[in-house]
Amino acid sequence: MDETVPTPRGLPFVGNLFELDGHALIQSLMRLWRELGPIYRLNVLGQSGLVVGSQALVNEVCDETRFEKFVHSALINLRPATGDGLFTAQNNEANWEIAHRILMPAFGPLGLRDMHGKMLDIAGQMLDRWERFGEDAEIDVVDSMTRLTLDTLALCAFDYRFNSFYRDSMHSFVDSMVSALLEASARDRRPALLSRAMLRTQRKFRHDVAMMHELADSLVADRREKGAMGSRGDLLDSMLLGRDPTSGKQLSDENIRFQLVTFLIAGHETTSGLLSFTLYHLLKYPEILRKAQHCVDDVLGSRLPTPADMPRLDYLEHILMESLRLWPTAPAFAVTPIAPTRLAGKYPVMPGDEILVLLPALHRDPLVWGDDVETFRPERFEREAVARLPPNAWKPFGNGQRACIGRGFAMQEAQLVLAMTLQRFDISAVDKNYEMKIAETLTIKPDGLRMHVRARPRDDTHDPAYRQNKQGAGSS
Ligand code: FDE
Repeated sequence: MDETVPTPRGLPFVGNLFELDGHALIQSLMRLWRELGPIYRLNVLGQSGLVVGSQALVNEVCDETRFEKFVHSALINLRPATGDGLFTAQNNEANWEIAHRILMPAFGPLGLRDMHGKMLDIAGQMLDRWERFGEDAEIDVVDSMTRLTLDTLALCAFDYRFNSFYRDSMHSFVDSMVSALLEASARDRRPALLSRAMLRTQRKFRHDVAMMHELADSLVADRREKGAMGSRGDLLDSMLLGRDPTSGKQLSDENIRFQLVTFLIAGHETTSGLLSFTLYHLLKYPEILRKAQHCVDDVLGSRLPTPADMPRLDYLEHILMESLRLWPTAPAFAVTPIAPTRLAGKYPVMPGDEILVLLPALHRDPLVWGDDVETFRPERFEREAVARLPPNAWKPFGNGQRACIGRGFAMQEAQLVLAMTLQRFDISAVDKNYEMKIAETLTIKPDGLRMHVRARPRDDTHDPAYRQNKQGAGSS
């Protein structure tokens, strides 16, 4: 028997629009989830969609024989910037498969190994800068992490240096990106007619998109002019020279531009949030911070991490995974059925219907995570504990063939940066009573988080790498 999905009572025409806070969409959806349960329907401006947030339901919609990625309207609104790039491509657009096959290897194990040194380079720049600021300075965590992840992505993928740690203000790409992301999600809650009437907003959006495209084009032109194509073996080389083994096709200039902007956006916003939320939790739970620092001291002492150290820093990986459980920085993804079907055997859904997987809700399913879901407990991700989890209980990187291509990249970067931070500094919160405030664009970040960093005494007499670092920082 078909059943009706619970829905908040709405108003004519706008539907549930006013249930949703435009600046805190995910938090509004979480509130409704608490009120209405693991599945509910939203009607906004004549469009209707389902929201799901339990392991049982998510497990069902992660079945790729029945459901596929749905490019939801906030992603559609981003397409002027990212077109048929990997993130915003429709499943049936030919360029998705072609680019997927061409670009995957650059973010595979071999590609990641090559990036290790570049990741150390940028992390070192950030930590040297902190050291010079000294222990009284208030570090704006999100600001630092955004500079770090943007620079790391650009250096690893395109061999380009934003040099964000050598400037006062962030590169203009970040401003353009943030306002484009905000506008893409704002358009979502505005009647299309109204959006079209907002001429200044429209002009600003077009300008931001043009800025991002300009940067992408300049990266391509630079490599072509230098005759350096093929010499780096990085993501940009794959874009320019790679040939799809199946179709024999290469990426068009337009598609390369879309991919560049896609990677610049997807590759840093989310990872910056991941590191920021992780530091928030470490500042809040001193026991976990201490244990993490011991782990780093045991494995690394005072030397720089090598790729071989990473598996032994597994406690840090568990911390990152637990942070992604509570605050998955890409907080939702959407799917749609391939053919008419019933969800949970009773809620009919049709192809083209949007089903939003609300990750912070899924990750708080008490049937999976117990009655302490709000407690930060990295032990949840120890190998034996993970083996006991039911399938599709933890999905911060999305699902199936459209899952995150940068998962390994982001985790490696975050683990390295966390290890080096704890190795070199004792960290403490500026505001002991900081209450988590979440800033939302399409991604989420802890707003206004600040910390102090105090350089730890270290025995650097045996370690040339650190001696060099220190001289570079001018502090010895
Ligand atoms: C993707 C992704 C996803 C899915 C979405 C949907 O489904 O819609 C997710 C959920 C994600 N991703 C998440 C994340 C988180 C983090 C930290 C990250 N992520 C990171 C990164 C980095 C990089 C480079 C990236 N990332 C990238 C990417 C891409 C390109 C994509 C698309 C894929 C396909 O093909 O579709 C993604 N990512 Fe991420």
